[in-house]
Amino acid sequence: MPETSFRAMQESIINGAPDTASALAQAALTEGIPPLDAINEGYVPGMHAIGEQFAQGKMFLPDMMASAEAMRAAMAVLEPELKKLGAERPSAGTVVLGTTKGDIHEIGKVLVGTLLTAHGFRVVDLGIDVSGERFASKARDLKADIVGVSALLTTTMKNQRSVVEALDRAGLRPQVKIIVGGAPVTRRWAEEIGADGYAKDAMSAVSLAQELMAQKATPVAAT
Ligand code: B12
Repeated sequence: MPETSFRAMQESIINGAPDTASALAQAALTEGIPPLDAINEGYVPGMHAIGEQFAQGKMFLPDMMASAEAMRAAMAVLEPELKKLGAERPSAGTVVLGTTKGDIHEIGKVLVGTLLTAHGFRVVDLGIDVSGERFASKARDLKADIVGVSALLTTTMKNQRSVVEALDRAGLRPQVKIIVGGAPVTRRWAEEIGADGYAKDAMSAVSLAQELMAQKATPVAAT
């Protein structure tokens, strides 16, 4: 009965209840509910609901923190299952991932990293509050194919541009593709700052990364 389970998952996030969130994730695995369905249809809608209530002044920062804690508890159960899938695949490429300077949101970025790993990418997660220079130096050291930059605040989106500029300055742009995402980010913004791609969610981020890797393998001849 996934519908009821998904609703309960959503409520565990809204109520900021890590133990319930974790128990429901465990039950989902036992019942054979695909972990990605549990995330996308159960837990993530809960995060969106809490965000809306925060915007309307009906919930406050501690509530949002409790919800994040519950999300982390669910992810701790589901992540290893998702990552297992990737271990059996040949390496699809190296992705350096992080949340931009001034921004501490990480749940969406971690989810993107997990799904990329599940699809055979080697993912190096630099964490939160990452400067353009650090993205560039890690991309160089690790010979990254793709750099992925997350931003959840309208005020930190501009720092995605700083990452593009830092990679430019380091002379890495010909070989490193840059992808951007996060709730306020749009395709138009990605184009404006000179990124190579935008994805609205973790699954689309995987398709985008795969497309960019295919482009790298067969570069289009300049006309
Ligand atoms: C949880 C949360 C927090 C938690 C974060 C905990 C953590 N460890 O991550 C805490 C409580 C710490 C927090 C703090 C703050 N938050 Co907050 N937060 C949220 C909330 C409710 C959910 C975010 C989330 O996890 N969503 C779930 C994930 C799965 O979705 P996602 O992040 O969007 O990621 C998906 C896609 O965007 C995409 N994606 C994400 N990253 C990337 C990267 C790449 C490369 C690609 C391709 C794709 C991609 O794929 C992901 C998976 O599908 C949002 C509301 C919302 N609707 O976004 C507010 C929200 C983002 N926060 C907000 C605010 C205002 C704040 C604070 C400033 C509050 C304050 N007064 O202190 C601080 C900021 C601190 C800082 N400097 O960063 C506002 C931002 C408003 C704005 N327009 O800028 C929001 C929108 C709430 C609101 N409606 O007002 N927050």
